[in-house]
Amino acid sequence: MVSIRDMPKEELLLPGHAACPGCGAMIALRYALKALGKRTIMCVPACCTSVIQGLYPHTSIAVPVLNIAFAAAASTASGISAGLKARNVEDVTVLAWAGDGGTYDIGIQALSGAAERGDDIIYACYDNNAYGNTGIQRSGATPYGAWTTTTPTGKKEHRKPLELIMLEHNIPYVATACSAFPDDLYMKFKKARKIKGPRFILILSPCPIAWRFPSWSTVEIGKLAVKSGAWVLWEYHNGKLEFTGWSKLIAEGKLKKIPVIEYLKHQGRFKPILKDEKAINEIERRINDYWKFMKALKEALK
Ligand SMILES: Cc1ncc(C[n+]2csc(CCOP(=O)(O)OP(=O)(O)O)c2C)c(N)n1
Ligand SMILES: [Mg+2]
Repeated sequence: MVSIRDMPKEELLLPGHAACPGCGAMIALRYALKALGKRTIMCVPACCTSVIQGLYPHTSIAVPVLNIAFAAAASTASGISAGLKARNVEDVTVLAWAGDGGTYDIGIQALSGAAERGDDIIYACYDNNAYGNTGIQRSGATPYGAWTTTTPTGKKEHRKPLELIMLEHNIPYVATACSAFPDDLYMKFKKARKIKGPRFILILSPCPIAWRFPSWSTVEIGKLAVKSGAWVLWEYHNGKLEFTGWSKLIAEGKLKKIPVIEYLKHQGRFKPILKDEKAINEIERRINDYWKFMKALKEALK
């Protein structure tokens, strides 16, 4: 593990950006850019980040950024990567940085195509579980039971397991991360940077506005997501799967998962189901199924 003191001092996400207070996605971007360094080109589709970066000709992101259409994160990244290759530029990382709506939903075909072609890009999805920028509509990432403006009584479906869909593309690197653990996230981006081919990192990014919690609780909420097992930190590389951070401790039986209600009860978005025992049990069942599957997968890949 790396200490924050050992990370580069240089900030590539500059102060003065337009994120809401407590934005989990910007914690993630700050440390992702520290890991990737200045020789990075970013593709940002329509999402909160394209607003946060500021209005042209000003920007809060100190690497070149292309603002592109909602569905086009992966295809633009693929094109830039091909252009760099044609010019024999080998030391530039192409980073697609997209929200969950732009990834789980509208951007999935371009992402799947880039993965299938083996394009040399890092695709990072910061997952705030909703279409944040347009006023909190449900996405394929919104968890079961969560309020959004289009699921006023709580979402009736579970989240699409996008990270597993990407794993099935047989690409060299797939990882999950969380804004509450910048050291784990930094290491994953650092590792991904050195690998050739498509790399996919899915980052749980708590959002105070959409999840209905105070802006100072972002890190605490992210920690509760991992502690309850609702979000699992892992990484797949060289055909092997490893749990990381607190998820590794949970997998090894060194840390006991806390009941998921401890994670849900601090978020206003789960109000519709907080007193519904059946719904809470359904969420626990899904968590346990996911863990069972991931542990079996780790064994199978040994
Ligand atoms: C084709 C198309 N449909 C809809 C929109 C409107 N739109 C812009 S951003 C956005 C939501 C993005 O959600 P997500 O990808 O989760 O990113 P977040 O805003 O949460 O950061 C939508 C629906 C658009 N720009 N283009
Ligand atoms: Mg989103």
